[in-house]
Amino acid sequence: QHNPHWWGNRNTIVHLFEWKWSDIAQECESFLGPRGFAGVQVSPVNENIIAAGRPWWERYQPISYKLTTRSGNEEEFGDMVRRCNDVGVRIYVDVLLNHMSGDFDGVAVGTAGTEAEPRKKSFPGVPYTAQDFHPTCEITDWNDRFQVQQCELVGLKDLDQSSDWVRSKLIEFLDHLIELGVAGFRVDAAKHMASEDLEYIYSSLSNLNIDHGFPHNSRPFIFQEVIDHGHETVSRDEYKDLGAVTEFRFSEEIGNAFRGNNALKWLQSWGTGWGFLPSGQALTFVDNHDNQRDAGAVLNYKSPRQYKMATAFHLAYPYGISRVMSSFAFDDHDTPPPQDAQERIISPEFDEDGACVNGWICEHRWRQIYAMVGFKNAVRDTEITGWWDNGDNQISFCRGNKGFLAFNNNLYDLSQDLNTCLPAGTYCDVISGSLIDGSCTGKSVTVNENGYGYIHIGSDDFDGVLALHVDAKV
Ligand code: QV4
Repeated sequence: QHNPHWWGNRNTIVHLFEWKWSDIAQECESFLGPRGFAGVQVSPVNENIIAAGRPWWERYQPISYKLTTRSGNEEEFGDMVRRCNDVGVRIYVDVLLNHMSGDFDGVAVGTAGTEAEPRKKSFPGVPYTAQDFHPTCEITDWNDRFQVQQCELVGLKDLDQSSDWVRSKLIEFLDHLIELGVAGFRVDAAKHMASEDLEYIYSSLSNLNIDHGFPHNSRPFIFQEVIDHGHETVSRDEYKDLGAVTEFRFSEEIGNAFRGNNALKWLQSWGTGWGFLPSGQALTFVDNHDNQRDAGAVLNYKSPRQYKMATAFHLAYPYGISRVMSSFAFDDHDTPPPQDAQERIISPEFDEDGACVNGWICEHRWRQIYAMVGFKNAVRDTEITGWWDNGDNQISFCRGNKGFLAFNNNLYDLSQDLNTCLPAGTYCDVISGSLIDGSCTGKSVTVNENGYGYIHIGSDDFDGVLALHVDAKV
């Protein structure tokens, strides 16, 4: 279940974190489809507890499988899936199979109005009772398999996926989403569930819905959240054959490199050479909704210059199943998504350049990022050739004879003739500008008969990367 069922030459998933279904439907039609995005990862769809201040993380505390959250109801969800599929953009749902909500004083009322008593492990909306959960215990040793898989992750009531009843409820929930036309799932906290139980669940799921344009016998795409830094008792290898796995080492290492802690020249062997999973099993990202909130090596929108460079490298180097993060502005771990006085999530608004303005960051609408989604589509099925570096933080490479990238992460200029591998002609750098009505609004590069062109990236240029491809020839 490693096939994401992308349309045509498309390549990239965007995580529209905390967006409403009606806004995503609109975004598929007006932006993602036209720009060649392949799919959207959406926030959890089923009913959750209501936490004070409405932090984003309340959605990781389910109460029932009714499809009503602050993003919308079942009808709006179904409408979104249909409209996105119609323009070739797939929907992947973040699903919580590991647990229900954590403790809550008294009777909790969820986002669909369902009552539950989490302290008693009583969730009548499903229904689940105490016998459907593992006995309560705390994870204190992350290298103890029993604790990781059978105790409670931050106190969230831990479902027993070996039970027939729990399995049947989870399968029914996922099949309902498949019926509505989704292409697959991000499995939250997969590491906290035994891989044998997940294998049973995944293999019991229905095929994708042919009424939504999926070929007969298509299996749902699965990507599993397993954080494996390299020395864990529960490892990514236990899950990689069941579906793709989030490759956290990719996120950490790309952050290190573009923060300047590791010379870019080493990226020549990027991918399995760095101990990452085989390309088709790795779900890759510069940051995700959790690690963008942690201090450390991982880059996020708050370091835009380095973030754009890392994203360009992510989308230009042919490795992994790519996901781009699309965030809302945050100060700390608990900052809620943009919301109004009634605590309803508000819709993104855009300026004349299409950038988001009202608390949504929308990295996917940054020209340097969506242009690289287009680059990745344009160079599909080509290899890395013509690697060049200055022995330090200036690198360049080609994607066959369809695309060329150069990076300068040194504190001095990159100015020289480089092999672009492209057919002779003039190309528009899709990072510093766009090709509009045949003319380039940014830097242009003229490539001679031998494929060479003069490349300049000043150390104080707005962006430290330059990208050329055959679909942006002046
Ligand atoms: C608090 C205490 C606990 C205590 C508990 C019980 O911190 O020590 O046991 O009360 O009283 C929120 C609060 C957290 C609180 C918890 C339960 O932040 O302080 O525990 O609720 O009330 C998200 C957030 C969490 C949030 C959780 C549930 O990140 O902060 O917890 O949602 O709302 C590991 C895992 C990995 C996991 C990662 C964060 O291996 O699987 O930690 N990542 C996924 C998601 C993540 C999500 C969860 C898992 C849980 O990507 O976003 O956590 O679904 O690495």
